[in-house]
Amino acid sequence: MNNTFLQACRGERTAYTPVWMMRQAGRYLPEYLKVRGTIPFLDLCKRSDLCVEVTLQPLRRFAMDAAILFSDILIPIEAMGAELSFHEGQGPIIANPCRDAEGVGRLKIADPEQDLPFVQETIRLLRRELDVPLIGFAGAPFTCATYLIEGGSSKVFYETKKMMFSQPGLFHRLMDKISETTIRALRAQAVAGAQALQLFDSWAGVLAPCDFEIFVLPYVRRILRKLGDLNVPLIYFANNGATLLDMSARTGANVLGIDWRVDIGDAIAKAGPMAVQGNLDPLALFLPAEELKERIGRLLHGARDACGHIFNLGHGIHQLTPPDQVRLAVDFVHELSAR
Ligand code: 1CP
Repeated sequence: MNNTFLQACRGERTAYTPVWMMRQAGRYLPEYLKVRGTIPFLDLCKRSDLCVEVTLQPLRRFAMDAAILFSDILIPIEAMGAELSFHEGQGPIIANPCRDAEGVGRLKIADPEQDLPFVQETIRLLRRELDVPLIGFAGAPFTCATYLIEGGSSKVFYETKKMMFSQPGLFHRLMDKISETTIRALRAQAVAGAQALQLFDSWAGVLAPCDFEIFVLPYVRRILRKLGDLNVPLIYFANNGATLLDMSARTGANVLGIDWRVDIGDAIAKAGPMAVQGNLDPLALFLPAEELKERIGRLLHGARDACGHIFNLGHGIHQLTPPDQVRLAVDFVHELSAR
């Protein structure tokens, strides 16, 4: 069993810097596209046998030090009552966006055993196959709230901020319900065998720090506090979170995920005695080999004083990334960091 990833999460000394990549299972892999050619995305997420296959695909090709459960942050949101669909090339659509008291009142707190049994089943099956740790995950409540309120992806988050500023009580009630669902979903993942848990706050970076502090931070803290007894590393990743780093480091997470817009040394100085995960620009995987190696070398050097470093991209891998470049990057990380 390769435990390098878990050791780094705990701030222990490792033989080399462990690496995995956000969205490492997905559309840049021809074998993933082959599976997807046979089944719509949402159906795929509910088929444990296929989720196992797709989770394992990047591990067959690359020497990743962790696997991440194949699922989506919107799966628990559907279980709360969102009428979710995915349209090719368009991203998610929620047909009944949640914008008033009635909509928030109608949402139910999901029960993972009843509503998401396929997630736990995927985890149990994966644990029999894997010789690296398995990461479970959920969307952080603000990111989930944006999809519920907007009814899909957004650029300006008009409806979300309108609710936040004109009906703050309602917004808090919505965050409260999503957080309760998230606590239950992540607890069930850990009980089923997930060995670390990551909260993805993909859209937190659109908020002013003062609003993050009031409308987001308390919920992230509550979720992580309620999972503390599970004894698995907790990772919080706020994308575009440069201005939120101080608060992100105070969420109670064990590992701070950092995006590529931040200098890793600056992030480590703010993180203090906690592990960091990141933060190569996903598009830097398009660099020629020698320059890629040089950039990875600089990143590893910048992270030399971290209390645990897990090499990752600063956000999800781009769908047009050549798989051979991923292999180069993973192997460079291992080669350059070997102690
Ligand atoms: O067409 C397809 O095959 C679907 C593409 C796809 C995939 C492969 C989606 C649709 N989701 C996923 C899997 C997924 N999503 C994983 C597991 C794979 C892995 O990491 O190896 C994870 C962790 C996620 C998480 C996720 N989904 C996030 C958070 C991370 C991030 O990238 O910011 C978000 C925001 C989503 C929502 C989502 N899922 C899919 C799309 C197209 C979107 C919308 C993104 C947007 O609003 O722009």
